[in-house]
Formats: sequence, C-alpha cells, structure tokens
Amino acid sequence: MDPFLPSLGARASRTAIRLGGANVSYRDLDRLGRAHAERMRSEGVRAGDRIAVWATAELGTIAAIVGNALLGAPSVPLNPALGAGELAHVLRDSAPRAVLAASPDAFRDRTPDVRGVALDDQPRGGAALAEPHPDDALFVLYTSGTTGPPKGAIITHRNAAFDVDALAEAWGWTEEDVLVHALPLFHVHGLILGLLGTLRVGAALTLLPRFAPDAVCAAMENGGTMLFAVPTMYHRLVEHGEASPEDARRLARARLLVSGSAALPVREHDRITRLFGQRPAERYGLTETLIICAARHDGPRAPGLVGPPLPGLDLRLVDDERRPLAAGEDVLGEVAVKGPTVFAGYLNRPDATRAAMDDEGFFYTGDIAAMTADGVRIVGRRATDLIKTGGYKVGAGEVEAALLEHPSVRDAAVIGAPDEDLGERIVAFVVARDGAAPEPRELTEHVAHLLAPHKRPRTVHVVADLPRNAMGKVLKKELAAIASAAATR
Ligand code: MCA
Ligand code: AMP
Repeated sequence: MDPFLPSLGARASRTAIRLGGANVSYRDLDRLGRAHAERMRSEGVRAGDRIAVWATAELGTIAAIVGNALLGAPSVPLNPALGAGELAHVLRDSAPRAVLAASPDAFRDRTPDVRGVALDDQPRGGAALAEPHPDDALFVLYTSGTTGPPKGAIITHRNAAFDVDALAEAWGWTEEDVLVHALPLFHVHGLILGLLGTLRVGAALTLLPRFAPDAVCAAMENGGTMLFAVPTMYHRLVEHGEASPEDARRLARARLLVSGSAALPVREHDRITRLFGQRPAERYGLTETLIICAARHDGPRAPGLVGPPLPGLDLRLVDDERRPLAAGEDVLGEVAVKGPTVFAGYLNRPDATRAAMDDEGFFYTGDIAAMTADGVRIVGRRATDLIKTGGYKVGAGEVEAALLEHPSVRDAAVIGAPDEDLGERIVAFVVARDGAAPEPRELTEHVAHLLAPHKRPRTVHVVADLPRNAMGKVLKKELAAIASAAATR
C-alpha cells in the first residue's frame, strides 16, 4: 500500500485548499507539513507519539495534521468547544506529547502548555522522514458510547487509505473535483473524508470555517462540484433554498450531494431531489469502522438507502446472539463488518474493544439494517441510550453523569426525542435535590461547559421522580411519551 498522503509536492501549484479567501497549493501544503514534521522530530517527537491539535478550521491546524501524518505521530483532534470535564478526560486518556493550536492564545486558558504551529514553508532538510507503516496509528478520535466517557478510537493509515480509495471509486471523485464542506475537523466525516480524502484524491477543498447555507451555496457557485454534509445541514439548506431560489440554483450545480453521519429522513431526501434536481447519495459508517456503505454516483439512490457495502469489506447482518442471518428483503439484523477499514481498537480500553469485536475480527455496529438488492437500509439502533443529534453521537449516560454533577440535581435521565432539524434532540428529566428546582437554562449551560455545546439538553423537564421498573431501571419509553406529549402541547 502507498503512504496515506502520497507525494503532495508532486502536484505542485494546483490548489489543494481554499480557506478564508486564500488558495493553498499542494506544493505549499507539502512544505508546511514537512517543515512541521521536521520541527516536531527535532524536538524529540517520535513516530507513535500522540499529538493533540485544537481542530479549528485554520491553515495551521491542517499543516499540523498533515505534518503529524508524515511523521507517523497520530493526531488527537480536539473540538474547540470541548468543555472542561471532557477535555480533562481526553488529555488524561491520550497523554499527548504536545498540545498544538493554530492560534494558541485562544486555548491557553484551557491548555496552558499549548504551542503554536509555525507556518514555516522551508523544510530544514536533514534526514528524510521515514514512511509510516500502514498499520501505524493516524488518529485517535474520541467517540461516545452508551455508558462512560468517550473512548479513543485508533484509526490507522491503512484504515483511512482503504476507505478513501473505495469512496473515491464509488463517487467518481477525481482531481477535477472541488469539494465543499463546513464540517468540524475533529470527526471522521470532516477530517478523514473531507480534508484528508481530498488530499489523497488530489482534488481541491473549499473549507468553510462554519456552516451557513448561503456560504455553502456561494462556494458551490464558485467552482464547487461536491458537497459533504450531515442531514441537519441539508435540512437547513432546503429551508434556505425554498426561500431563496437563486441560492437553490447555485447548489443545484453540484455534481454530487453526499449525506451521512445520521439518517436522512424521506421527506428531506424528496425535498433535496425536488429543489436541487438530484437525489442525494447517502453513505453510512461509524468512527470505529469508517464509512462502510455508499450509494454510487452511477448507481441507485433512494430515501433510506445507504448503498452497497464497499468492495473488500465483509458485511453481514446478525441476530441478538451475533449469529449470521440469511439474506432476504425482510430480514432485519445488526450490521457487523470486518475488513481493512475496521479500527485498531480503543486506546487503553481492551475490555471495550473485546466487547465490540469478535475473534474473527467482526465489529458489531449496534445499527439495525436490512439488505436489499440495491444496498443496505438502516432502520434503527439497538441501544436507545445513543443519541444522534446534528450528526454528533452523544451517550445518554455521559449527559446524565454531567447533570448529576450539578449541586441541585438529585437524579437525572436523558433521552433523544425526534427533531425536524437535529434528527434527535437531547431531552433531560431531572429531579431536584431538596426541592430546590434548578433553572433549566443553568443546567443546559452546565452541560455545555462541562462536555460540549452539542451535548447540552435542548429541553429540561423538572420532575418529582423518575419512572422506574421493579429493578430500579429508568423507564425511558415513559419519558419519551412525556417528551412527545409536551412537544405537541
Ligand atoms: C448555544 N450555544 C452554546 C450554548 N447554547 N454554547 C455554550 N453554552 C450554551 N449553553 C452555541 C454554540 O456554541 C454555537 O455557537 C451555537 O450555540 C449553536 O450550537 P449548536 O446548536 O450545538 O449547533 P448548530 O449551530 O445548531 O450546528 C448544527 C450543525 C452541527 C452545524 C449541523 O451540528 C454540526 O456541525 N454537525 C456535524 C457533526 C459531524 O460532523 N458529525 C460527524 C461524526 P456558535 O454559533 O457561535 O458556533 S463522524 C460520523 O458520524 C460517522 C463516521 C459518519 O457517518 O460520518
Ligand atoms: P459516530 O460514532 O459519530 O461515528 O456515529 C456512527 C453512527 O451514525 C452509526 O452507528 C449510525 O447509527 C449513524 N449513521 C451514520 N451514517 C448514517 C446514515 N447514512 N444513515 C443512518 N445512520 C447513520
């Protein structure tokens, strides 16, 4: 296998990234990345050492991520909005050799030892960088589970290279393409697919520092050919496009509109098709497996259809005992997958890795699906305690634990309720300590500052007690009914 980032410099003056009005060529990016890698090496960083990077949409962030990849030092991208509690966990767990930021002053209060990324485009020369082995770690990406704090998924160079190559083939993604994305750079979607995918393919990327429908439409008008976005973004683009036909025409110029990270409702799929003159191509995956199914650019696209498994992956449906199910149109089972995109395990968590994988190497996704002749349909999830909101995965347990840290909360339970914009909305039920009912807004802020703003409950119900069964387990179905009744009131 060739290295994950092929010789970027060979692509010379072609544009790699458009960011904030600047065009960064492949040659420039290659020099910046190499200079960063050599500087890190001269400071004693070795292949395998982890480096945390505050993942702002800035050139310095990209130079650090590219340079770390060239050096073989896995990056641990940090969500710039990460709250104090979650940040402390990630830093403790990943024990990085260094914490870097493109604009370090913005993070000094949270990581006092943070250092800037020098945008030095003159590599010092010296010994050539040794090429990382395909099984070396490229990233440690933190992802939520049903219980406990987020776990660090170790993604290798091989994982990412195989995935990007298979997706490039499925989407006809070539050097001619200009991808538009406004996704965060601390998850698979924006980071591995959007940023590094573009660089591996040799295409160009227009990276918007934050999502805004008019900016996405303008970028498409300005030469964009593909869009990667989550369903919440498509919902907002459709709402915007219906009010602004001129912008809808701009977006309709796209060659391919790709949606993923959460289910795209049928209604939105149909609205996109009507408004932008093409069916979106859905694809499906997890942080731990990268993308494993994708509708092809020249294949069938339909609501709910996430496409066939990528060639080279072994994907099957299994029952509750993890026994493979015979294929059939109405057979529903949990998706299990084995192959070169499946991660190397959770950092420091062999127990969690063993629970998610079997001896054969199959990873159990927790997603329930059907397999049809046209591809896979995701129909649900095994665990109700995993919430997908705005394309972000959030464990109910981590939000409950954060709420319980608040002095006026005696008991707490969290569910995901259907939401037209976010897919699912985080709804919290709290029981006050000593009858002193906490202000819902204060609790929301508390979670946003401890974890991250996207993990904050959007609705808080203060209740006298939580409904529990005889075993003491909270009856979340009853809570869902209360949330739904309150939402329609
Ligand atoms: C509001 N804000 C607060 C608070 N309330 N901040 C602090 N404390 C509070 N109490 C602020 C936020 O910081 C933010 O500020 C603004 O309010 C809105 O935040 P929020 O509601 O969380 O987000 P949004 O603006 O509604 O964003 C929608 C979004 C976003 C753009 C769609 O959810 C998003 O980027 N999603 C992408 C997720 C993703 O990439 N997932 C991929 C996972 P300000 O406005 O100033 O910023 S990888 C994956 O799933 C797999 C592999 C796959 O298949 O891809
Ligand atoms: P994450 O852990 O953030 O990588 O999220 C992975 C989860 O996102 C999967 O287990 C699915 O539940 C969900 N997901 C990703 N893509 C899709 C899709 N196209 N349709 C439905 N669910 C999806």
